[in-house]
Amino acid sequence: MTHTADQPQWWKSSTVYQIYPRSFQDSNGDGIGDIPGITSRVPYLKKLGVDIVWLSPLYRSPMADMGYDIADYQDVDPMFGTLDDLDELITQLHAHDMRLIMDLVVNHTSNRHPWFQEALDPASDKRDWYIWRDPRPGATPHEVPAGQRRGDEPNDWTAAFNGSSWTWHEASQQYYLHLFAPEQPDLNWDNPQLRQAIFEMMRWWLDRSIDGFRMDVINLISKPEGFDQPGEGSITSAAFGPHFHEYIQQMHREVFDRYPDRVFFTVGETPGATPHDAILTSDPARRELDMIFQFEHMGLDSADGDKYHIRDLHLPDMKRNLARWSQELAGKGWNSLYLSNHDQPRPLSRYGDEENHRYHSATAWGAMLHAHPGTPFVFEGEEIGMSNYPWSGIDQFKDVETIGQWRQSVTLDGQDPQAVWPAIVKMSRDNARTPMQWDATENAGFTTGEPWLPVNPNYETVNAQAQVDQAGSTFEFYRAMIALRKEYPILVEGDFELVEPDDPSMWWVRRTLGGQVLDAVANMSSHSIACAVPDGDVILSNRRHDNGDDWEYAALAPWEVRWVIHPA
Ligand code: TEU
Ligand code: CA
Repeated sequence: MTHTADQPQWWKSSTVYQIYPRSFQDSNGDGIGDIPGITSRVPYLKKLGVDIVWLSPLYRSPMADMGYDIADYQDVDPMFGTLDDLDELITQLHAHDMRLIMDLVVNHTSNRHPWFQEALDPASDKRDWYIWRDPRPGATPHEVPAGQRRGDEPNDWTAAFNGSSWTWHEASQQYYLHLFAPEQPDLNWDNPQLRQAIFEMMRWWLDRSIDGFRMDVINLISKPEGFDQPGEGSITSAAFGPHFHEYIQQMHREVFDRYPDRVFFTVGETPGATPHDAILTSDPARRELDMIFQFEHMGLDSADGDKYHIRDLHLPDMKRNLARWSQELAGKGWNSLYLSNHDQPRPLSRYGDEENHRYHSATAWGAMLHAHPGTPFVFEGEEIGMSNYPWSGIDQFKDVETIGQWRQSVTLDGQDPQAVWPAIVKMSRDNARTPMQWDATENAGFTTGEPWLPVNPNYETVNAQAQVDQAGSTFEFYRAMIALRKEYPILVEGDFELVEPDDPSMWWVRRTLGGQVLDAVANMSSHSIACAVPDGDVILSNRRHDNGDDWEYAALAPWEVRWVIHPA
């Protein structure tokens, strides 16, 4: 099989499982998850039934952004194990008929990467692999502590983790660009040698038998023309720059097309993407990527495009957003489906009713997401209904974004800490990064040592061991749901329709294929609602799993979800 437009797209009926290696399973008691730990859990992944495993970065890194700052693309950080350990994991996954994709973080490197170390010398041939600019002419810099604005930065861009996007390099009297932390200098993709170095590195990984990549902020690689002038927007204007599609098509030719006998899977992380961008990037005929991660639906419970300006989700906004993506991409591109990853709070805490309807709200959200057209992604712990951590102080956080947000709003802007705190607690990326809860033993079976982030105290009841093979558990619900994707082509290929888009509690998605209809209907509230659920074959439900009761067709219990199949 070749990876071309006319070949079956195997990843359409696949489910992806994301592992955050630091938090999945520790094997040597140092409190940090590692590769042998992941390998020991391959049977668990097999049991869940996922097809593809995505590993967040485990390359050599100073960990300024927990591995999204890479100092060596072709080695594993000793904290996680060795390349031999990784080869063993790949072998085990393949032996169990699963595939493995690596995180590809090539918008930027670590400032400790040898390329950047060389680039500090203006005479080096690596200088142009990064983005250097003179101070703004005519501006007078003021003396400030490192990391604060001097006043003569080339433009006013604010980095994703706060502060300027430009850091001054005294020795060479120039600024370098970083859209994220100062420890994450942006690569210059307009340099052809840099592109070749990246493509070569990607081939090296494919030669190690991995099956593809998740590409970190890949749509930021081509900076817009004139971006380095005063008044030129914000870093969001770096999304889908002028040469983005050209560079990705070149990548396709020079990396994936070199392996005509293999099939791969690629997904690009693309903040700011519109459905139009998604089509251009994922249309198989254009030979770029298989799919992208859109962000619009992750912004619906915050205001002004600022994730820390939290507000309650208005359910119809989410329903309409996912419907719009489903309808606009239909027949033209392909979508990814996610509510959860290492950057987002836990969906159960964010959108569900963790206190009163833990199982039902976790499964209702999962089932409605998976009922949409696209490839579903499950983030570690989502399948057992893990939730946000009950943080009690700012010192508990390890995430550079959370710490940067607190410093900016409280320390620098002087906001009231008590006013800032609720958004930090709800939205911190560390909510997703607390250790995986395996069992009810100390530290949830994650480590025998001191875990790098605290284990959620609910682990004694919320853990994998209490759920695997237990009818009525979140794990068994996810397992059944993932299996249905293989059994019912309607989930993959079916046309999509959103029924009753304005209903604030009921979520009803209808798929049709041939003479068949699949209705996915849920009550996304903590009170019962009236609802004319169609009669038919209930293939998935989070209510009345075992007792053989007749279905009630005129009402839905709190957070009840059903997938019903019937003739058109
Ligand atoms: O995230 C990209 C991104 O857009 C982030 O700003 C994300 O929106 C933010 O974390 C949400 O609060 C990717 C990685 O997933 C993230 O972990 C990295 O920190 C970032 O790139 C830089 O590599
Ligand atoms: Ca370890």
